[in-house]
Amino acid sequence: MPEEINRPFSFDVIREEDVTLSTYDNHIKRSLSAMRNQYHDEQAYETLLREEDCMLYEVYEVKRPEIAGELLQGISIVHPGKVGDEYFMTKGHFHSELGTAEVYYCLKGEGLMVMETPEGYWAIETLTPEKVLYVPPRWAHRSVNTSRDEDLVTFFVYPGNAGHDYGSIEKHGFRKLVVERDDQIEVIDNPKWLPPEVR
Ligand code: S6P
Ligand code: ZN
Repeated sequence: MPEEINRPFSFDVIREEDVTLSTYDNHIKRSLSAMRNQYHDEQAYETLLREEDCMLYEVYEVKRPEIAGELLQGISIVHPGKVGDEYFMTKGHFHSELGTAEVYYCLKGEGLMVMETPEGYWAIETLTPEKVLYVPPRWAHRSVNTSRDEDLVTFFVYPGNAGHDYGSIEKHGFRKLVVERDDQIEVIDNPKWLPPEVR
């Protein structure tokens, strides 16, 4: 078989106390300092950051060529915790190639996927073990861990040519935030969200 042939391969999801993959190419770690201006309680953010630049989430990526036709896969692990009353979450992004979708399969934990289109339509879906979530083309997505003490672990698959646009969300935020109020999970309006007409 010629060397340039793409060979099929498989790997295992290792479900020990920490979920990992048997094979991966990249281990990304994102800590609090990467999330400036994303949490609504700025004072709580600064106070926590002064104490410790704690780890919010990790991603194990299985690399493939970043071209149409390929699929990129991996697992995302959002740790439990809050900044003020707002749960730990991923940065969230649109795909740069806006017309590309993504599938998430929840392996462990409890959380929400917060989603939004460039027009400001929003949607939230629950993530619990064995749930499969389809994020259609054009929807920005952010995973939020709403559990008290457990990691939220999801397996994801998306097109190789998708790319990531973090800048749009950094600039205008997500319309909805997920907070804990009186021991309940609540979805509230983001006071800092910029609607499409003022961007
Ligand atoms: C990539 C996919 C996930 C996220 C991961 C971290 O398209 O949606 O792998 O990268 O959940 O989130 P973020 O927003 O920091 O990339
Ligand atoms: Zn994505």
